[in-house]
Amino acid sequence: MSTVAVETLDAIVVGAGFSGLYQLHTLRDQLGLSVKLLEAGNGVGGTWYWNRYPGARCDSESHSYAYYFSEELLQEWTWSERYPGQAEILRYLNHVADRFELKRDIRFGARVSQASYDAAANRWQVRTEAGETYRARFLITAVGCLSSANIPDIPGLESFAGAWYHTGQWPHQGVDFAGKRVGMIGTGSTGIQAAPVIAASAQHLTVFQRTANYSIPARNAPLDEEFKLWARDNTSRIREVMHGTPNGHPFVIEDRSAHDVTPEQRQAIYEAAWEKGGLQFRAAFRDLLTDQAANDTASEFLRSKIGEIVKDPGTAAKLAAIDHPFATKRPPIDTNYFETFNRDNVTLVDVRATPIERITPDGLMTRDGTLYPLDIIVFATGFDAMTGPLLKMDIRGDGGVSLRDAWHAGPITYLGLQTPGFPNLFTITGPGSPSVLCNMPVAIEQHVDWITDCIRDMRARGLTRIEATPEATQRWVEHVNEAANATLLPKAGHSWYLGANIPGKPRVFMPYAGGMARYRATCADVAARNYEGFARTA
Ligand code: N01
Repeated sequence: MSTVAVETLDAIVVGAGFSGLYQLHTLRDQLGLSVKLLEAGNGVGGTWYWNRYPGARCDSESHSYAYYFSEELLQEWTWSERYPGQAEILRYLNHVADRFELKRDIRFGARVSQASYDAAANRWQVRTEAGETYRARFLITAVGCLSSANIPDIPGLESFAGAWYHTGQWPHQGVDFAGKRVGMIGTGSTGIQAAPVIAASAQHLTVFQRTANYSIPARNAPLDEEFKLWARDNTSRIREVMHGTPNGHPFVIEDRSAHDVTPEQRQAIYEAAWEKGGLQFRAAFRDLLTDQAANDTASEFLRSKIGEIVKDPGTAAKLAAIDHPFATKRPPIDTNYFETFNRDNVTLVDVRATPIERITPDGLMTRDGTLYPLDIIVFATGFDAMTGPLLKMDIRGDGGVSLRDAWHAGPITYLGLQTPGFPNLFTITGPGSPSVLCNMPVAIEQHVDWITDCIRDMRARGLTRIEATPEATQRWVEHVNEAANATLLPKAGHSWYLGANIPGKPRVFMPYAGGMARYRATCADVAARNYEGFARTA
């Protein structure tokens, strides 16, 4: 009979992206806990480890897409472009992991398959797919919001004679599109980034669009020395701005309504924002996400831009037939997306009008019987967002209750941090927290710091168990709903914010739309009131 070794620790962290790396650092190096980080991939980076598709780049500006907890780290790292590309972010996260000697406590290639709470011992037992077992008092999931790939169930995929890839599971050696007929399904942030780069080398690119999308030019460019110096000299100011804004970006939302200005002034403001590029467009007026008529002005402007750029009127009309208000789905930013449809080797197919019927050995067939011959299919079809990565792990709380059952009608959390019945389990940027509505590193640092402070406080008081109360959780879930309904965000009925992109998933608005600054204040207040809404015991 063989015995299986079980490693016992103070805390287990799952996931080696931005959040897991920082959480490992604080628990180990600030609190002195024994910590193991379990990571499915063979390197650090999380989303930036997996998403290596052509054109992958962040839409947060590089000086804000970074850790701000260490001034030394801020001073020693320099970004090269306005928006960081996937490879540069991966280099940065490896630098962080090496600098803080994190890799020695990371188990790579360890995908967590099950986690269960042992009430008698007040410990979590975590198993990996390879059968390794770990036990720890605290379990912290740092698995990201967009890490569970959505590959749509299209009949015939298994018969396809060519190659196919999901953008979130991109081969590390890259894909050679030269001389290939490529079909790309999906026109979210990913597809909009990938299309121009694929089109540049493919023989032909066919973009299958189900929902037309707004997009704003990123205006990416190398950073000049003056900006680099400014960013390095102004870290405190930048942090202050990011912490003060609802979405954690390093720019303020203009305190004016779209109705406060004349149509000519508004046009000039939008033109300037379009020229500047990036997510700042959304900050041109304070009411773009709360007032339909205000939003209409931005939506109209952006649709008219498509008409100006795209030369073929039929293609332009399909691209501009957008069915939701601007920014109610995550607004993509691009480099030459609409311009790509002026290329001779690019075709747009409207699969809302003629849905995809099936995949054949030779390509993709739409319901009208048209076969699009393809050598490669790229699925830019998004993710089972927010809940997907957590539910995949088969998490079982007190009494063996599964998280899947607890969340059968949608995620139920207190502050996005905990779920009743799952003591000592913390989720970083989980549903019910600002997460994907915020510049992620800002949301991540706040969560990690809060969790670290909470555990530090428990240890100082000799407490070993923390669980969100059902009453506080109920109130928070209601507040999350109210916050979403106070905005236009739920109006994009098919968005992944609502889980609507996954068949059978409950339609619940998952992120907290009340703003990061307000959320930060709420969490601080909860802690100051002796962790109000959490039951903490010895
Ligand atoms: O995924 P998505 P994504 N048949 O879900 C379509 C972040 N991100 O990977 O809208 C046909 O947004 C689907 O159509 P519809 C960012 O937060 C950031 O692009 O469901 N089409 C949609 O067009 C982003 O929001 C960055 O009708 C199908 C597309 O696939 C999030 O990741 C870059 C289909 C999926 O769009 C996810 O973005 C990239 C089907 N069966 C991503 N199934 C930056 O920082 C799905 N679609 C810049």
